Amino acid sequence: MPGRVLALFSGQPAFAAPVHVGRPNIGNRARFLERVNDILDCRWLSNYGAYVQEFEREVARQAGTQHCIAVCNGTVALEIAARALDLEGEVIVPAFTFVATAHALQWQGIKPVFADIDPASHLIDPASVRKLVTPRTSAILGVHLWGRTCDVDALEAVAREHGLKLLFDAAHAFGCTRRGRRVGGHGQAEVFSFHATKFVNSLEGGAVVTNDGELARRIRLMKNFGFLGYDEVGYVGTNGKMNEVSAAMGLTSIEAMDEVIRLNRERYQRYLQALEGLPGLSLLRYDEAEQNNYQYVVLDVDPAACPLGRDDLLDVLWTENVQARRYFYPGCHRMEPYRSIAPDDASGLPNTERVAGRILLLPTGPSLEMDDIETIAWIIRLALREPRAVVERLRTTALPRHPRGAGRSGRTA
Ligand code: T4K
Repeated sequence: MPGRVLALFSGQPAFAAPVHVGRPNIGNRARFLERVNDILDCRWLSNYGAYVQEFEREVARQAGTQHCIAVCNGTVALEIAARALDLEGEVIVPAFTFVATAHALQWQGIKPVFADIDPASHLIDPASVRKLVTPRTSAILGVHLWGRTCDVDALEAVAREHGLKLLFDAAHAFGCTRRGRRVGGHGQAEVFSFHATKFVNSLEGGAVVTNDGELARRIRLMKNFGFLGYDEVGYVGTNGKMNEVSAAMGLTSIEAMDEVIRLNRERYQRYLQALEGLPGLSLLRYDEAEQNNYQYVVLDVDPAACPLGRDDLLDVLWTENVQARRYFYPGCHRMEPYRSIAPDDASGLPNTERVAGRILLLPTGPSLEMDDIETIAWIIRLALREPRAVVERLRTTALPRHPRGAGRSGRTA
């Protein structure tokens, strides 16, 4: 892109429309619409219809588990799993995760206690977990962040030692493996998200997978108001059901997943090449010996080596219409209600604090053209070439950039 000027210095933005981190994958549209038509013809729209049953079988097959219970979203799946496991008191979770992991507990009166992460893997640190166990602790909730799996063995050891339950938030990890075994059968249960932005989506959706038949039975009842039969209720329950159209999308999406993984991996590798050698920048690596879904491209901006700070780089990208994200800044412990409940937590979470301050998620997925990656890398390279001018210009320009604080938007293009 010789001769081009950054939007910050009065050039045209590199992209005319916003480039998002997580554009949904649609899969075979005709196949999806065929399924939707069938649903409409049958007039069976929800309440454990044929498509949800098929989706559950398919997710269980992919995860290698005996049971799968499809739910309306990943957050409700976590809530129901926690309740079916009789979790109470305190549950240890990483602070570096999407806030839903913590909210799913707090929402039902369980206190999330925040553990630190390993700074290299971004995953919950078992040594930090061990220090946080108290007589009130009922479980550990690990998160397989970015689709990379927790140190399951070490967490199992802590759980065994203290008689704790072990649950995994596998929202990012559908289709991923740990030592060659698919994510799904670790701990008492694992929870997937099939939100629109996940590489396999059911519009909105989630699932609990487990090999524990009694737990599966309880979850199945609880997501359907606790109904044991037409007139009999056995538990307090909620409405966590997945509807038929979501399941149709989920099935269509699973059919496309191998191709999506291939395209995601291609994009991840192109980023690796395109960003190579830039000072202070590195991509989080995936272990090629495992199956990964490559749905997140995680850029680490080392403040000691990169001429521009993470947030300046974020702003430069947004002025070019590249809507990179700071997942999961600033960490759950710095969000309400947690920061008010335990204002001192930050001091015990040095790695979370550090990592949350230097991570940038870059756009990826099949809807991103390979050339777009070159353009994004070009923007970054150019910005790093003149860091002082960039910082100065960011201070004085009114160009649109990443909203701070309460700013969020819905559909923009
Ligand atoms: N645990 C973990 C570790 C999670 O990451 C999540 C969810 C959960 C639990 C809970 O699962 P769910 O209850 O959501 O099933 C997004 C997703 O909403 C959320 O599902 C996801 N994690 C999280 C990491 O990302 P936001 O608020 O950042 O999404 P939003 O609306 O800004 O969208 C992201 C990008 O995708 C934007 O750049 C716009 C684009 N987009 C979004 C949607 C919905 C589209 O292009 N089309 C769309 O339809 O949370």
